Amino acid sequence: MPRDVPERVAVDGDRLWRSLMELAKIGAYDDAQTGLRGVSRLALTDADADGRRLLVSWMKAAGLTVRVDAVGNIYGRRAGSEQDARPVLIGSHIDSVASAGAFDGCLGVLGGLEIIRTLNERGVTTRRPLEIVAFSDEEGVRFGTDMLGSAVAAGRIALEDAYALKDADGLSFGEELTRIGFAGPHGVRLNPPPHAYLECHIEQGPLLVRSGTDVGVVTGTQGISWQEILVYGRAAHAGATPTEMRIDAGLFAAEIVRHLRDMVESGDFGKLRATVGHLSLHPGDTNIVPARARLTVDLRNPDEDEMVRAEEHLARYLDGLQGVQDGLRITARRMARTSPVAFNARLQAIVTREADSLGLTHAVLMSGAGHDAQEMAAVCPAVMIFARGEYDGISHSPREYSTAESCARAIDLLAATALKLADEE
Ligand code: HGY
Ligand code: MN
Ligand code: MN
Repeated sequence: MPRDVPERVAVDGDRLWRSLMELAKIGAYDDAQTGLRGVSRLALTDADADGRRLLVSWMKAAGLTVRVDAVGNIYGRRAGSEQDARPVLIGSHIDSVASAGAFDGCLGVLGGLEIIRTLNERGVTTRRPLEIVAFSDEEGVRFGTDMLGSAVAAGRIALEDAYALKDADGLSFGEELTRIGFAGPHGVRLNPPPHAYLECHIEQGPLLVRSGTDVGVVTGTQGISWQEILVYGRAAHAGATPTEMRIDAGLFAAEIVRHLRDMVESGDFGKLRATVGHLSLHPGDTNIVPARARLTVDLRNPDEDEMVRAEEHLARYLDGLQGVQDGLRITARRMARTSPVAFNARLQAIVTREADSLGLTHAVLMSGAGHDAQEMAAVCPAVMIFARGEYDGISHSPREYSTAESCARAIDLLAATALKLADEE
């Protein structure tokens, strides 16, 4: 490593924390159930647009060359001494779910920015360029497909298919991206691909905090399967309709929810996790037997074969359930599907070595959540670092919390890893 490039730098944890809290003000709301301030910055909403604009202003203030691509991914590049060398890309997302905290995704993007700010202060020029990215619509909760921006950048989803995705109000991704002014002029594919991709993220689970471990070295992500299930029954009067005459869509929807938990608890599908995050009845009135039910099914499995078996079992179950009563109809539509992804072993070894050098205790673990890194792994060596979450690592909730110290520790490790990789031939 050239003399003027340090092995590692200590980032300014207070400045990082201030940036996280500043961004969290955008889309902030009072969560009635928890009594806490939550964050809601769904992809391509006005709140997301405000967050994007704040990030761009910070990137420019840090001297980065900013570019926005056609799917709205925001890149900020810091030149290296070898201008044309492939960059080390550091990223995540700043869109959120509807009941988020301040850290999911934002730590990875603002942590990358903090590294840039620190290198600027230290007057350090790396060999390779460093680039930060905020990918569009990682959460997928509005337009129905997660990791969208990174999947388009990696070529798994075509840009026109992303543009055509619609939200519950029939607004398309493409229209909304244009409306908020982030349909950028740059091509979406990463050609040439980055030298490496690094992502720091809160664990969003209990392992680090329960074991008292500082950081996580992430081995990969598990498979994800999202489906929308529609149950068509028949509207009828709640009082006058004899029970045997009813085709109660709500009853069959409840049976599906129960069956999914039975599948998990049976142990027949490995380490399957199943979630019905959305369940709505139509018309939804007190005195009408539900005509229709809409539910979303989120399946997760670290083993692809077990995931396929679970999907096939569910399809057979739904087919059988439909035959239970004349007039009942059940449909299923795939929304999103990714297989388990293993992160680069060499990069994991570098993260582990740097964690040791920093005196950080570390655990090796697979991610329970999906991340942009799983898409980037298709185009370049990729690895993730987990920061410890508090309160059992709860996430996708206003309860989501990490400490300034946990965040700074993880970003110090991200910085050390990035410096190593940015100095490689
Ligand atoms: O759903 C996930 O795993 C991620 O939060 N998008
Ligand atoms: Mn995330
Ligand atoms: Mn998330």
